[in-house]
Amino acid sequence: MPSHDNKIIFAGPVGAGKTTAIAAISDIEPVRTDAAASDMTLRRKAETTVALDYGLLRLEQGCKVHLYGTPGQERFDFMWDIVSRGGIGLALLLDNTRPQPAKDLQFFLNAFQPLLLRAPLVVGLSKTDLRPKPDAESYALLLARCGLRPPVFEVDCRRREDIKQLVLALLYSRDPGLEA
Ligand SMILES: Nc1nc2c(ncn2[C@@H]2O[C@H](COP(=O)(O)OP(=O)(O)OP(=O)(O)O)[C@@H](O)[C@H]2O)c(=O)[nH]1
Ligand SMILES: [Mg+2]
Repeated sequence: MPSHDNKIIFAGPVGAGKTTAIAAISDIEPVRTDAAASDMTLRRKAETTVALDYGLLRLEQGCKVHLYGTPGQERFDFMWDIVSRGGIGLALLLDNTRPQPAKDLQFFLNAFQPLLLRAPLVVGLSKTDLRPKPDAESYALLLARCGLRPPVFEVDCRRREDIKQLVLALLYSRDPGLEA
């Protein structure tokens, strides 16, 4: 593992599990900016991120991974570029129970294109326990049509091991030599 600090960005639609994932994996008490949802989001859950999440993952040899979560709501999209600055990778979480998760994929690939021009991507599919389809292979095909071949995992954002796998895949795809 590199000894320097790494900053990873979590993005994706409302309820995909960005705040949950960072809380599950952080070695410190995470910083949250959740506020009561007062609009359409309320139909899916009571609270929503309005600015950012922050957590810290400590790996071997002093490597620190700073985990930044973005708000899923488009009305806070001005935060997406701000939070992405200095990011070395994007973990895109997609909620499989949303009406059109494949459209969500396309939307967030476009929205985070500036980051993706210089940093690798990993895709995490959440809530596949509630709705198994589309499966990881279907998303991989969609991504391949956009010329992208990122790792795609089914994850439960409440499980530390699932999210750690996602983060490590991102770090490895940035520097494949690390895996050894
Ligand atoms: N059943 C199930 N629930 C999940 C899974 N992953 C996450 N959740 C739940 O889904 C909800 C996700 O909520 P948040 O973490 O606030 O979502 P978010 O992406 O931060 O949403 P915004 O901040 O509003 O954009 C939580 O209630 C989690 O417990 C999963 O794989 N299966
Ligand atoms: Mg959140």
